[in-house]
Order: sequence, then C-alpha cells, then structure tokens
Amino acid sequence: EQSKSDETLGRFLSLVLRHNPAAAQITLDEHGWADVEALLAGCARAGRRIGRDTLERIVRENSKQRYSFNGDHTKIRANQGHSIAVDVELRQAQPPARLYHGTAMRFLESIRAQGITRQSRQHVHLSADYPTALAVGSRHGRPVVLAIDAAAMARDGYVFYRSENGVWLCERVPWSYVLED
Ligand code: HQG
Repeated sequence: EQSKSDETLGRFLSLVLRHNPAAAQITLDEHGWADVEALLAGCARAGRRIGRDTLERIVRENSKQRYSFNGDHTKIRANQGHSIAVDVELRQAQPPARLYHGTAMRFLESIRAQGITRQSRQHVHLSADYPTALAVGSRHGRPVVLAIDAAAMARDGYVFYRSENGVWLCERVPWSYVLED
C-alpha cells in the first residue's frame, strides 16, 4: 500500500513522463526515457522535491507498475499511457481470446458510431480482466465494460501490444468486435 504522498508524487511523475515533461523542465528521448538526475532536479525546481530513495520506492511499490528504470537506474520512463510521441518499444503479443474495455455510459453512443478510438493517447487501452476494466471505466463516470473479441481481431490482422505492466494496447477497436450480450 502506497502512502498518500507517494501517490501524489506518482501522479506528478505520470504527468511528466507521459504527457508533459516541460512541467519539470526536462525532455524525454525518443524512447521515452528521462535522465534520473535531470528529473530529480526538475521536480525540485517545480516544487516537488523527490529524493532518489523515494523515487526508487515509488517505482518499486507503484500499484500498477507504471514506471521502469533502465539497467543502471540512470534513466526512467513510463511503461504506457503516453500522449506524446515516444516509442517505448512495446512488445507485440498474441492477445487472449477476450479483452475488456472500461468506459463511461455517456461515451457509448459515440463509441457505437466510431468504434473505440485512442483519443489523446497513443493507443486504445484494454484490460485482461473485467474488474480492472470496471475500475478504468469508473474514472470517467458511470462505468460500462465492453467485452472485445480479441481473437477475431488478431485473426483479421489487428496488432496487439502488451506493456511491461500488463496493459493491452491496440490502434483501434471497430464496434463490430464488441461482443454484445
Ligand atoms: C473513451 C489508466 C467517445 C474511452 C487506465 C475512454 C488505463 C471514446 C476515454 C489508461 C471513444 C479516453 C487509459 C469514442 C474511446 N467516442 N469516447 N469513439 N473511444 N473513448 O483516459 O482507457 O492509471 O485516455 O472509452 O488504467 O480510460 O493512468 O483512456 O473512456 O490503462 O496508469 O475515451 O489510463 O492508467 O480516456 O485509460 P483515457 P482509458 P493509469
């Protein structure tokens, strides 16, 4: 269980490493890596002092394993969820037959018309299990979980990736692959 302050710092790290490195006055390389020294200095300048031990603990204990260090811990990056154009070298993977997408009721009409699209992120995010998808959907309002025929998508040539922290990602999900019950 993470402390409140680690959670708050983690949220700031997600902002910096996925969406807005300028918030800590740093840059990411093409693979999404930030230099750890530069990140810690940038966080301090932004009024979020983080010590190296705290950073190590946040990465280690983060509930969703959102971040990774490189081999010698001189660099750090977010495992997935980016809106900026970096290539985190996602591994293509054969998806399970079913995947789940949690969303809000109020998006359903639009999703029915356009399919599930990536919005501001690089990919559509899918979960391997229903409870996780329900939690993801709840972030946006009254949740609904869509079951996806990932086996059929894979058969039809859609490419899937699995991030380091077990999130399934793809380019888009046409409505025809949503299993209606
Ligand atoms: C919806 C969290 C209208 C989509 C989670 C979602 C996840 C559409 C919202 C990760 C649509 C985008 C990503 C369409 C999709 N019309 N709405 N055609 N297609 N949408 O936050 O999947 O905790 O960008 O259903 O656990 O909610 O940050 O995506 O509701 O893994 O690590 O547009 O973020 O991870 O919302 O969440 P988001 P998401 P972290």
